[in-house]
Amino acid sequence: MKEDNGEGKVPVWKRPLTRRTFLKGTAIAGAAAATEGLFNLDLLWKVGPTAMAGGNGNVQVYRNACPRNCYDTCSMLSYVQNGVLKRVEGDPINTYTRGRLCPKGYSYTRRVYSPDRIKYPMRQVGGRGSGKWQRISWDEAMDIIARKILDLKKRYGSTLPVCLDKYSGNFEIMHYAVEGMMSSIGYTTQALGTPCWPAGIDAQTFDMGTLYNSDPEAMVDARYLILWGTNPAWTSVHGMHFVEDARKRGAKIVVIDPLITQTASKADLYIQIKASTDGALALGMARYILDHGLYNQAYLQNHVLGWQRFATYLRNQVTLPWAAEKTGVPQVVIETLAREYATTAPANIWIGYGLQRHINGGQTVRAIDALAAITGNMGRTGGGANYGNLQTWGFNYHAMSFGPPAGSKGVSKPDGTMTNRSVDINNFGADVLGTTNPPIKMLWIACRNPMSQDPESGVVAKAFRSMELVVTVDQFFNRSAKLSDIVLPCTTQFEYWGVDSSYWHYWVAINQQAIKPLFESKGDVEIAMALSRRMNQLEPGSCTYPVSGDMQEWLGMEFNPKMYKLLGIQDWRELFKGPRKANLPAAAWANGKYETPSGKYELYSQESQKWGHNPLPAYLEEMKPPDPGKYPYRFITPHWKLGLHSQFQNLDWLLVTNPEPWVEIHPRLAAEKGIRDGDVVKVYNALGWVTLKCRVTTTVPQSTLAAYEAWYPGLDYDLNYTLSATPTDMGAKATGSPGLAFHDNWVNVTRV
Ligand SMILES: Nc1nc2c(c(=O)[nH]1)N[C@H]1C(S)=C(S)[C@@H](COP(=O)(O)OP(=O)(O)OC[C@H]3O[C@@H](n4cnc5c(=O)[nH]c(N)nc54)[C@H](O)[C@@H]3O)O[C@H]1N2
Ligand SMILES: Nc1nc2c(c(=O)[nH]1)N[C@H]1C(S)=C(S)[C@@H](COP(=O)(O)OP(=O)(O)OC[C@H]3O[C@@H](n4cnc5c(=O)[nH]c(N)nc54)[C@H](O)[C@@H]3O)O[C@H]1N2
Ligand code: SF4
Ligand SMILES: [Mo]
Repeated sequence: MKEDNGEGKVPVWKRPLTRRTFLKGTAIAGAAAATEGLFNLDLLWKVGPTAMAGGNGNVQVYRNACPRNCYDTCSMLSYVQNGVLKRVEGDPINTYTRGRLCPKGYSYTRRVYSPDRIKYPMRQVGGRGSGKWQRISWDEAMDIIARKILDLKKRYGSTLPVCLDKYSGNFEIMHYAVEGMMSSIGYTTQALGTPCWPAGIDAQTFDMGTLYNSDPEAMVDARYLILWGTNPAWTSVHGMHFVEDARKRGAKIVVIDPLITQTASKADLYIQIKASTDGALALGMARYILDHGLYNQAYLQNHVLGWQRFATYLRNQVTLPWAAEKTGVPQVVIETLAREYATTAPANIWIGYGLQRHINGGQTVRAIDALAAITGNMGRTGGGANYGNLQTWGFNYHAMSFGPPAGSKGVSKPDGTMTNRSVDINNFGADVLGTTNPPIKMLWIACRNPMSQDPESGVVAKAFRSMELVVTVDQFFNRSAKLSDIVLPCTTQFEYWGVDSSYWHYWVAINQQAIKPLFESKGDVEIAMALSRRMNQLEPGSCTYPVSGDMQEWLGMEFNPKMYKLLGIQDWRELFKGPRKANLPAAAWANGKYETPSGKYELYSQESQKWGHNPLPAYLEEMKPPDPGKYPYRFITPHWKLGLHSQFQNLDWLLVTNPEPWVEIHPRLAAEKGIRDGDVVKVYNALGWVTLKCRVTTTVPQSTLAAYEAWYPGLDYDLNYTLSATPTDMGAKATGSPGLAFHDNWVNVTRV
């Protein structure tokens, strides 16, 4: 069923749109670029737009970047004719993107001009979830919101009843304006942490001091490459180029995953491990390496703290039969893997995010890191334990740097100053409902879809329903928007200015405004400005956010000398010529100096102990099914090829390719349950259920079900109905909240 989102009868892509002029924003232009490929982009830039214009219908080419929470953060070129975005492709200058996009990226034109986009500010007049929407003006919307904020402030003496939930819908730097908008109205309540990768971040922070992976392009230099709990064939398609290139140069590719993924299908060696026992595998390997003297004595001596203690732990607590029993991986395979890994240099481990979504995820990552440290693969080009990278994120965060109005009241810190209040982003529903004094009364949801991405969706819905006002800023009427009072339409990246870094590769790309904002959509910065305008009209001084500004100027204000140096430029506008790769060595930690308290790689971490963990990467028990009689099967719900969380799979091109979700069931379990391929089944536990078609396949272990998170409009499809808010061991140090054990979920299944 389609919502009445006020779209009218005219198909969106037929609306007359005014063409942009060259002068502002057009860095590179010309029909030639569109028709002749992009080898001469640099030439185009030098020749200048005017000279290249004309010919084939004045096609203008802009530089964009894909701002999604995706490893690849592709540099893009967009082709605009008469103000209409016609086509997008990868920018060949970026040697990670290599001139290509993924299927989601190629479908951006369908997203920009989707008839389902939120086009105007809308108010749900029939109550949340009623689907009765009424178009309102921006002024009206801002008036309702500003009045509610001021009313709450008056009633409760602070803006703490206003709560922000923002995460990764858009990772472009100026989108930190959302946080900036919140801090500019006073101290508020904010969802703290990340649902994504925090256990692994803490683990690597304890081991190395910060998050810093080697250049993933240097994977080609690996001679042994373990893809551990990651599925780049779906989640980092460009990453697979480097995996394949490494293989061509002689590397052996190993994939470790409970599921036989598309990545696993490309492996030389695939190891089907019992979920959440990877720590035991890594420690078993470490024991073998210790017993056979395959460790790197010089590296341990010079750069590693705690080897003796770790070795003692391995000798006393870890045996190969134990590791084999825990993991379900035969001992001979563990031995072979350990020997090959330790004797083939450089050996590289790509540590995935899926792997750490377990109650012991942090300790698992520490155990895997340890392998790279003891074999001296850390700091080696083509080696390392690579998880994520924040080295290219040193912007000014100008868009978020607006403090509360004078006299604002918040939560007192020990030093007497005030701060925001936080709720755990990974237990959002329950925390929002449980917060008192003052309670939370208003939600602002931006770049976030808690109704489909959070655990305990039922509780999240309850939290939404308990509010006086819920505002959601989005491009689509997703599950969270449907439970909101007001939705505000936001732009896509083609409609605004920005700059994008990756948490994986080393490239930074400018994002030019290529087309005018569609309908009445606004960027998140402009929305913050609009709110500030209205708040200050109603109560002067109630919001410190600027009320106007030129977005290109604002973009310039994100840069600083350190970023310029890193990118080898003097002015941010040089990025119009193309994305830049950061000036960093190919291998992270190449100088052997770590950012830990000791300056060494810390196998023994007092910091970890301070945060309540074992100081060593010791095994932390995996979760067992709490009620095995009723819910015996593990339910793994990883990321989907044609969607990115709740994005993309709703678009027509991707729906045509894949119209509906499914759950994967092993033939033996299916037989036991009387389920046949294609049957509709119910996957359920005490918390909730989801009904969907089943695929009988041997790609899942016998006692595991797998289904993939995505948003299919019109279907009540949400895997997280069944998911409880179980925290991971780590995450609190680096991100403020522990992570979420998404894959420690236990269910039963039946035919319906
Ligand atoms: N079952 C299960 N659940 C999971 C996971 C899993 O593996 N299994 N993975 C978890 C992980 S790793 C993550 S990172 C989270 C992701 O959770 P989210 O960050 O919430 O996910 P998205 O669906 O990517 O983005 C949310 C919304 O942002 C909107 N958006 C896009 N651009 C903009 C913009 O410019 N402005 C505004 N205001 N909104 C915009 C999108 O349309 C989308 O509706 O999900 C988690 N949930
Ligand atoms: N197409 C697409 N690309 C994406 C995303 C998307 O939604 N779609 N999301 C982006 C985001 S936010 C993230 S966080 C990354 C995630 O990137 P990945 O980590 O590659 O992806 P996931 O699907 O979370 O999990 C990867 C694998 O971990 C496995 N796994 C689960 N538990 C265990 C375990 O205990 N041990 C081992 N060895 N493996 C285990 C799962 O079976 C899965 O195959 O991808 C990013 N890229
Ligand atoms: S979703 Fe990822 S791979 Fe696809 S275009 Fe965006 S950044 Fe590139
Ligand atoms: Mo994520």
